[in-house]
Amino acid sequence: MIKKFLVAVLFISIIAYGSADTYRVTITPSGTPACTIGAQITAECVCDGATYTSGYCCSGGQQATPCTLPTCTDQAQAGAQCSCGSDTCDAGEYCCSGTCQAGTCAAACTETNDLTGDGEVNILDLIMVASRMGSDDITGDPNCDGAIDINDLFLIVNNYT
Ligand SMILES: [Ca+2]
Ligand SMILES: [Ca+2]
Repeated sequence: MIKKFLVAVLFISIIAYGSADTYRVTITPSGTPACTIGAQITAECVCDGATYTSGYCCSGGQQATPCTLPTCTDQAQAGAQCSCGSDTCDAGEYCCSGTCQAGTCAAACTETNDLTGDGEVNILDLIMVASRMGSDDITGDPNCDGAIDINDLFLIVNNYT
Protein backbone atom coordinates (compact mmCIF):
# COMPACT_ATOMS: atom_id res chain seq x y z
CA MET A 1 0.00 0.00 0.00
CA ILE A 2 2.72 2.49 1.01
CA LYS A 3 4.84 1.34 -1.89
CA LYS A 4 1.98 2.00 -4.32
CA PHE A 5 1.45 5.42 -2.78
CA LEU A 6 5.11 6.31 -3.10
CA VAL A 7 5.20 5.17 -6.71
CA ALA A 8 2.12 7.28 -7.41
CA VAL A 9 3.71 10.31 -5.74
CA LEU A 10 6.90 9.79 -7.68
CA PHE A 11 4.96 9.44 -10.91
CA ILE A 12 2.94 12.58 -10.28
CA SER A 13 6.08 14.45 -9.26
CA ILE A 14 7.83 13.51 -12.47
CA ILE A 15 4.85 14.63 -14.55
CA ALA A 16 4.47 17.87 -12.61
CA TYR A 17 8.18 18.60 -12.75
CA GLY A 18 8.57 17.77 -16.40
CA SER A 19 5.43 19.39 -17.76
CA ALA A 20 4.93 22.49 -15.69
CA ASP A 21 8.01 24.64 -15.36
CA THR A 22 5.85 27.48 -14.09
CA TYR A 23 5.10 25.54 -10.93
CA ARG A 24 8.75 25.47 -9.95
CA VAL A 25 9.30 27.95 -7.15
CA THR A 26 12.32 28.67 -5.04
CA ILE A 27 11.50 26.73 -1.92
CA THR A 28 13.63 24.29 -0.09
CA PRO A 29 12.59 20.67 0.45
CA SER A 30 11.35 21.57 3.94
CA GLY A 31 9.10 24.31 2.52
CA THR A 32 10.96 27.09 4.28
CA PRO A 33 11.39 30.13 2.02
CA ALA A 34 14.82 31.35 1.07
CA CYS A 35 16.09 34.40 2.96
CA THR A 36 16.57 37.64 1.06
CA ILE A 37 20.29 38.09 0.53
CA GLY A 38 21.57 41.22 2.25
CA ALA A 39 18.51 41.55 4.45
CA GLN A 40 17.84 41.09 8.14
CA ILE A 41 16.14 37.80 8.93
CA THR A 42 12.74 38.49 10.47
CA ALA A 43 11.08 35.12 9.90
CA GLU A 44 12.35 31.58 9.52
CA CYS A 45 14.16 31.23 6.23
CA VAL A 46 16.97 29.36 4.57
CA CYS A 47 20.26 31.14 4.09
CA ASP A 48 23.10 29.32 2.33
CA GLY A 49 21.57 25.91 3.00
CA ALA A 50 20.72 26.32 6.70
CA THR A 51 17.59 27.57 8.42
CA TYR A 52 17.73 30.71 10.56
CA THR A 53 15.28 32.90 12.44
CA SER A 54 17.57 35.83 13.26
CA GLY A 55 20.62 37.71 12.10
CA TYR A 56 21.34 38.69 8.54
CA CYS A 57 21.54 36.59 5.41
CA CYS A 58 24.57 37.81 3.51
CA SER A 59 26.18 36.51 0.35
CA GLY A 60 28.62 34.45 2.44
CA GLY A 61 25.91 33.00 4.72
CA GLN A 62 24.13 33.99 7.92
CA GLN A 63 25.82 36.39 10.33
CA ALA A 64 24.83 38.38 13.41
CA THR A 65 25.85 41.77 12.06
CA PRO A 66 24.45 43.55 9.02
CA CYS A 67 25.95 42.57 5.69
CA THR A 68 28.17 45.02 3.89
CA LEU A 69 25.63 46.89 1.83
CA PRO A 70 25.89 47.18 -1.92
CA THR A 71 26.32 50.69 -3.28
CA CYS A 72 23.13 52.35 -4.50
CA THR A 73 22.93 53.61 -8.04
CA ASP A 74 22.98 57.39 -7.79
CA GLN A 75 19.79 59.21 -8.84
CA ALA A 76 17.94 55.89 -8.92
CA GLN A 77 15.41 54.01 -6.83
CA ALA A 78 16.95 51.35 -4.61
CA GLY A 79 15.66 47.84 -5.21
CA ALA A 80 17.09 46.67 -1.88
CA GLN A 81 18.84 48.27 1.09
CA CYS A 82 22.00 49.92 -0.16
CA SER A 83 24.67 52.41 0.70
CA CYS A 84 24.20 55.93 -0.68
CA GLY A 85 27.24 57.95 0.31
CA SER A 86 27.15 58.08 4.12
CA ASP A 87 23.41 57.37 4.08
CA THR A 88 21.68 53.98 3.88
CA CYS A 89 18.66 53.71 1.63
CA ASP A 90 15.87 51.21 2.20
CA ALA A 91 14.29 49.44 -0.74
CA GLY A 92 12.05 51.86 -2.59
CA GLU A 93 13.97 54.98 -1.55
CA TYR A 94 15.94 57.08 -3.98
CA CYS A 95 19.66 57.73 -3.68
CA CYS A 96 20.14 61.39 -4.58
CA SER A 97 23.79 62.49 -4.51
CA GLY A 98 24.51 60.86 -1.14
CA THR A 99 21.11 61.34 0.49
CA CYS A 100 18.23 58.88 0.63
CA GLN A 101 14.73 60.20 0.13
CA ALA A 102 11.27 58.77 -0.45
CA GLY A 103 10.54 60.62 -3.68
CA THR A 104 12.42 60.82 -6.94
CA CYS A 105 15.55 62.97 -7.01
CA ALA A 106 14.76 66.46 -8.23
CA ALA A 107 16.39 67.10 -11.56
CA ALA A 108 18.46 70.24 -11.62
CA CYS A 109 16.96 73.08 -13.62
CA THR A 110 19.36 75.03 -15.81
CA GLU A 111 18.35 78.53 -16.80
CA THR A 112 18.38 78.57 -20.57
CA ASN A 113 16.16 79.73 -23.39
CA ASP A 114 17.45 76.94 -25.57
CA LEU A 115 15.36 74.23 -23.96
CA THR A 116 15.90 71.72 -26.73
CA GLY A 117 19.68 72.16 -26.53
CA ASP A 118 20.15 72.53 -30.28
CA GLY A 119 21.96 75.86 -29.99
CA GLU A 120 19.06 77.97 -31.21
CA VAL A 121 16.07 79.59 -29.58
CA ASN A 122 13.26 78.95 -32.01
CA ILE A 123 9.81 77.52 -32.54
CA LEU A 124 10.84 74.18 -31.07
CA ASP A 125 11.70 75.83 -27.76
CA LEU A 126 8.44 77.75 -27.91
CA ILE A 127 6.61 74.46 -28.34
CA MET A 128 8.51 73.02 -25.36
CA VAL A 129 7.10 75.80 -23.20
CA ALA A 130 3.66 75.96 -24.77
CA SER A 131 3.07 72.24 -24.39
CA ARG A 132 4.05 72.40 -20.69
CA MET A 133 2.13 75.53 -19.74
CA GLY A 134 0.57 75.21 -16.31
CA SER A 135 2.66 72.18 -15.39
CA ASP A 136 5.78 71.98 -13.25
CA ASP A 137 7.80 70.13 -15.86
CA ILE A 138 11.17 71.87 -15.65
CA THR A 139 12.06 70.83 -19.19
CA GLY A 140 9.81 73.70 -20.28
CA ASP A 141 10.91 76.25 -17.67
CA PRO A 142 13.57 78.62 -19.11
CA ASN A 143 13.73 80.86 -15.99
CA CYS A 144 13.65 77.92 -13.52
CA ASP A 145 11.05 79.46 -11.22
CA GLY A 146 9.13 76.20 -11.02
CA ALA A 147 6.12 77.42 -12.98
CA ILE A 148 5.60 77.20 -16.72
CA ASP A 149 3.69 80.34 -17.60
CA ILE A 150 3.37 83.31 -19.95
CA ASN A 151 6.66 84.78 -18.69
CA ASP A 152 8.49 81.74 -20.03
CA LEU A 153 6.81 82.17 -23.40
CA PHE A 154 7.93 85.81 -23.52
CA LEU A 155 11.48 84.79 -22.59
CA ILE A 156 11.62 82.49 -25.60
CA VAL A 157 10.02 85.03 -27.94
CA ASN A 158 12.33 87.85 -26.77
CA ASN A 159 15.42 85.69 -27.21
CA TYR A 160 14.41 84.18 -30.52
CA THR A 161 17.50 83.56 -32.67
CA1 LIG B 1 16.44 75.16 -29.14
CA1 LIG C 1 9.04 79.65 -15.43
